[in-house]
Amino acid sequence: MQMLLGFLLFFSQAPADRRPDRVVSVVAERFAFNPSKMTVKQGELVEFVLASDDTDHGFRIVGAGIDVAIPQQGKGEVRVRFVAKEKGSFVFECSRPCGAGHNLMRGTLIVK
Ligand SMILES: [Cu+2]
Repeated sequence: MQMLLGFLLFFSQAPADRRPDRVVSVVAERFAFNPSKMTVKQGELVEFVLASDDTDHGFRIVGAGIDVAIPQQGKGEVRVRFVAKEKGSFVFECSRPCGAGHNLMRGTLIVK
């Protein structure tokens, strides 16, 4: 299992020993994330558990310094933790070329 701590403008590093306030499971498949719209609360420690239903994908939160590889189906999952410091709407997208619809593979993360 791989864990990556993302932070930059709107996201801060999450302490590894703290229990997440919210765990969100996300499945990636050509060419969508499910769910594709998530809402979290400002200040909470969020953990995304990312898995693929087919090939290799990626998960990038644009402008947040978060970009991880999601292993292909059967090769496990990846977890990303962050604290959403600022309210707003953020785009996330696939960051590994995965086929014809790759550029359509995106969603919205709302922090409120
Ligand atoms: Cu892709």
